[in-house]
Amino acid sequence: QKEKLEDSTPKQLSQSEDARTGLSVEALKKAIFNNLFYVQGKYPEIATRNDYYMSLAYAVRDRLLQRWVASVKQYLDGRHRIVSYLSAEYLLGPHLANNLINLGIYKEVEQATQELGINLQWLLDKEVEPGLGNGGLGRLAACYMDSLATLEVPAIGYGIRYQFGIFEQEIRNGWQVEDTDNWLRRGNPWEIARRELNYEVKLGGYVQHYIDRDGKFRSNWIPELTVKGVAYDTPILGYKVNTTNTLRLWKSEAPKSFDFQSFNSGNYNNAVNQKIVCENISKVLYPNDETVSGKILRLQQQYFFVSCSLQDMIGIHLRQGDKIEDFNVNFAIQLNDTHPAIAIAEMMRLLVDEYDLEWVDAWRVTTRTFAYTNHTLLPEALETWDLELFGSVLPRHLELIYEINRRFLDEVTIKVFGNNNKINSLSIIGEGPRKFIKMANLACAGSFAINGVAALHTDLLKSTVLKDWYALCPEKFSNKTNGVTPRRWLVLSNPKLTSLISSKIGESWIKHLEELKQLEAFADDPEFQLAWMGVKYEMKKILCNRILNKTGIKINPDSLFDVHVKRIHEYKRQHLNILHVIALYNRIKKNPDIEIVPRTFIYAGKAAPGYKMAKLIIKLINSVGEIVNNDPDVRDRLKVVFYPNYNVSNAQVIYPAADLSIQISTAGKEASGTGNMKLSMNGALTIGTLDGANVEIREVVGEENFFLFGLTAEEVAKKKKEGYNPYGYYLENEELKMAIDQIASGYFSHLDDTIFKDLVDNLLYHDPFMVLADFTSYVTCQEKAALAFQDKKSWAKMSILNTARMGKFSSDRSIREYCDDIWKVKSVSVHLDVKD
Ligand code: F58
Repeated sequence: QKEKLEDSTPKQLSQSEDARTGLSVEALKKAIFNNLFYVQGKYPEIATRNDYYMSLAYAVRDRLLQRWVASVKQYLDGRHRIVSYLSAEYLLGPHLANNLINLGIYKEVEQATQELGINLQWLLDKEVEPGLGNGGLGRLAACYMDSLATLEVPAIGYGIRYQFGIFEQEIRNGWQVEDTDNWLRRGNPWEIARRELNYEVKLGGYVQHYIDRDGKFRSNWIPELTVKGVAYDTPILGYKVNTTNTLRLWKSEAPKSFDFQSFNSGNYNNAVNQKIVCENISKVLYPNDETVSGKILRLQQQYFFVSCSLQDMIGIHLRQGDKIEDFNVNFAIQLNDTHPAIAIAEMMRLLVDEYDLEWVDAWRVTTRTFAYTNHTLLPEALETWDLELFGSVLPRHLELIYEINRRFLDEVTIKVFGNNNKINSLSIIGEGPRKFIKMANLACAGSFAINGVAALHTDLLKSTVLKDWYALCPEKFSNKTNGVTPRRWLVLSNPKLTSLISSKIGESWIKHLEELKQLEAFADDPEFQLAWMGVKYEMKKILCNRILNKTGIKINPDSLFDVHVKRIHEYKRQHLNILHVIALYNRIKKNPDIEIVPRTFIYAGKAAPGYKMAKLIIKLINSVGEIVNNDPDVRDRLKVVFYPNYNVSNAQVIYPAADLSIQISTAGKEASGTGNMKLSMNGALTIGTLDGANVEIREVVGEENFFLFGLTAEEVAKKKKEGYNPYGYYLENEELKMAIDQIASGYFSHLDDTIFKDLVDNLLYHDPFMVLADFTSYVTCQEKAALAFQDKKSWAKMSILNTARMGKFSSDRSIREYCDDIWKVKSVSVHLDVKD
């Protein structure tokens, strides 16, 4: 008996190892089956789809864990410099498929599930995506995490574990209706709660000052409330490497010691209330993009995650036995916009108040640690905090910011002597009826590097919003044009195109996207063109089905798919696009037999719940759709679709099916855009203004493969200065006038002439984003695009060339630039200690 047991031990051990790490179909099957039994407590006959999803997810997570532990160990043992990305948002999208691709086991898992009698796609569709971001900025953070791991760069992403992410959008009677995003309701197999990793964060209260025994001036912050941040870690695996970095998101809780007194004295309500206040901090993501309102809870969120993150980094640093003064040797911290910029003041507080550094030493460490990325030029998106409100949440930081500002302005005054305008513009504290704190100025003063996210955007930063900063410290400025990860946005979302590309040029383009250039050789090859457009057609058919299921609208896969997907905002000009739809519709009404290229206008995007005009634009799109889609004269030649609840999963289905990518923001307003890159990578041609990264996309794909229209940023600024009169444009263009008159008169709204009044008045008398000024140029350019679409061969060629020339827009390129120019970090290859 005993002998038998001993005999079987090593065998069992290797079996269980295999079940948790093995990548073969057999091992994967066994792992899924085991998890179904041991994790979900089910057997196949009674297992639900979610049980199978969980079983597979845990099987995949086991395989990540081995790599994750090895990565952490290697980073710490080898004492490598670490990049720390601070972002209030991460718009990750579903993990499962991405992890299968990065592990290189997609095919194996497909087979394993099939052999178990389940369909992999069915499980993939079950995953609820973590929508912990609003739009481009949050998605960029997610792409950068993928590239950091793929390039084997030691990195940690820090953020907030919102219990509710970006709201879910439904369309009812044409209007957007919001529903809470309860993404955690079925549990989250991708995170590990690290209860032992927690930090206290103070809020509110007041500061006491005193002289200590050694005669040193000291500050003691007595908070009104203390909250606890608990770490939740998610592994981020790179593509076909072992490197698995950590995304550490903080959840807020009440500390253990919390309001014991009230509780003991029977004041139960008070105790419970305080607990709720603590938990509220990480409860929900603010759903605004491009506008910020100075809400206390938002400031608390920002400070909460920044403080936890800095305490965590300092802990890591000190545990390595290094001196606090050398913090900047071990860490480079990137601020994803100003949302985490309070980190600069918090770093000073920690160094001066908690670690006893002298001010100048603390400031030296701080200003060698931080770098700041700006994502917007829109004045309404530049963060400021009412000084009084700020002081009520962060009294000690207010003092520190005054001191930072005093010392900074002392220096500046010497340089710009007498120029009060400059001093005011550089000051971190704004004066007015009420004083306010300018977070962009805090970020600029406390960082060693400042960057914009596309060439035009960086130039405009230097010449407008941050002009005085550029004059003061030009050496801090550089451009880092955004990029997107080809793993999610091509390999995962467009597997057929991926295979077609790889059949010609091999697979190494997935890590070296410039290699797509080799496709140029096939751009004229009729067979390749046919195959290329064949894939596009298949992806269009898949989207047709989705649209039919979601909206009941039947669309024609042969029509030109005109795709306008992004957050709904006036500057992105979804209304310019709908005016074009109306103009085409009216042409058909005027002459029902007119030759017209059949088109499907596909819109998707969320409006901030409080943004009236954006919500009205959604209603307008749906109202126009209702008339156009059902008018027998149109004979299905035009269709307007609003695809509800735009998120990462839906974007993955939409991009591959696009023919025409609509990038029509008012020039100078879109910092970069990243959807423009994803669409072009998937072979869509762009119709766009010279804005953000469109400029660089046009540069690389060639002007003959890009439909350009509209005013330039310079012309926009000039027109505004000279006094822009939209009404003149309205009178001048008959098609425009007719479209606007129809909207106003209730043609699209059952003769209700009140619904769109605000929108119409705004366009006619203000038009802040120059929709009317660009209308004629847009319509003319769209005619060119339609004509081009009719020539299938030349369209195929242009489409191939778009993909072939998009190498520059891989987030790998962006991250390499950040690593070399800003962070000065090197990659570290991670080895697994398996002795199989
Ligand atoms: C976006 N900003 C830019 N902000 O608009 C876009 O051009 C750029 O490509 C992208 O960043 C990445 O650089 C953006 O998405 C937000 O969503 C913020 C959320 C929090 C409030 C302020 C806006």
